[in-house]
Amino acid sequence: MDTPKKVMLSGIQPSGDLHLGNYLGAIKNWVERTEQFDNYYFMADMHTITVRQVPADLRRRTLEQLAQYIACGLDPEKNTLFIQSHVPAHAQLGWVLNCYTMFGELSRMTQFKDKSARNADNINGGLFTYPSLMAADILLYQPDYVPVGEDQKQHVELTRNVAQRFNHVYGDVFKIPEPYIPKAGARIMCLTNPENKMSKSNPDGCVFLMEKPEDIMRKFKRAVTDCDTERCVRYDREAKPGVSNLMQIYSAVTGKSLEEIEREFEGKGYGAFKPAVGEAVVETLRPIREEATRILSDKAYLEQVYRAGAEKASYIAGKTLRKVYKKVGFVAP
Ligand code: ATP
Ligand code: LTN
Repeated sequence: MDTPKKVMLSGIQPSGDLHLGNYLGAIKNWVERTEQFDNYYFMADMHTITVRQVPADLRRRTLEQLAQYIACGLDPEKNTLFIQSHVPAHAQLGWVLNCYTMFGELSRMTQFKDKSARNADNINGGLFTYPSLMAADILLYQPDYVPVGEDQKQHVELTRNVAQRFNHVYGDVFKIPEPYIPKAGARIMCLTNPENKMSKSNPDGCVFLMEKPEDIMRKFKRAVTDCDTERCVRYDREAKPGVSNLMQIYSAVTGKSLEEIEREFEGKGYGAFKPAVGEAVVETLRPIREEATRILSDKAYLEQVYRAGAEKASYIAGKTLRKVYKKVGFVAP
């Protein structure tokens, strides 16, 4: 008899346009593992309202994100693709897990500290308790792995702690998931300030999946390189953060190792290297952009994908939720 496939699950907030960091740190890894796992990927729209959103933009970006997931290679026949708010079990389990997540744990989350510094006029309860909702997103599907970039590792670890705490009281309800972090691309840095991660909040240093080739080339040509004297293409994250980041990007999109890249550009300066990285990124993103544009124009198809996704996700999530409700002592409806 076939052993069931292991389960993978992840989500991205549709709070901005998808960028190269999201692609290399997360989505590319999802696509590469499609055949190997049973996969659940969603648009984390409920998480986005922890920061104020323009409703029409959120709606548009959620559908764009779905079209881009598919264009990146996530086949809806082989991956369950859905919108978080379409599966009420997320909010329902989120509440229960809120009651098993400690104030002190939540206070240590770096994303909370960063976002509350950036949104000082709106430090709401949701922003603080968001990791409990993320724990619910994950634990509902009993996944083995959660493929995310380095910055989300802390939240997956919190999820493990909450699951273990719950299991300790009620028996084996939740599978304890592992974070799954890629070797190349786990932390793509900002092109204009390589001390910070590439993020949509700094658009000049960020390459978006749907960006025009000429704009991408311009961003790479202007990318900050290091003011060391040797000016050669060599990997050294401490001394040469700018060049090392470009090497990481080049490695992730071409599959070449860092040593191969050093050899390829031996004797050539940054002037040859930066446009080469730009070209490689443009060629990687070109088919994604074209396909996403095509898919986005077919609203009926998108609707069919997210409805089927929500149905499958609700079925799986419902099973876990019913078990949890019973364990904590709620009367069956
Ligand atoms: P923000 O711009 O608000 O910081 P974001 O661009 O990081 O948000 P998220 O929704 O937080 O986007 O991240 C979605 C996924 O992409 C997560 O798995 C995250 O780890 C990954 N990711 C985000 N930025 C990067 C990056 N610079 N390098 C690698 N992975 C990243
Ligand atoms: N918190 C993540 C997005 C996210 C997620 C999840 C990732 C929400 N729920 C569940 C993996 C699994 C972020 O801000 N990038």
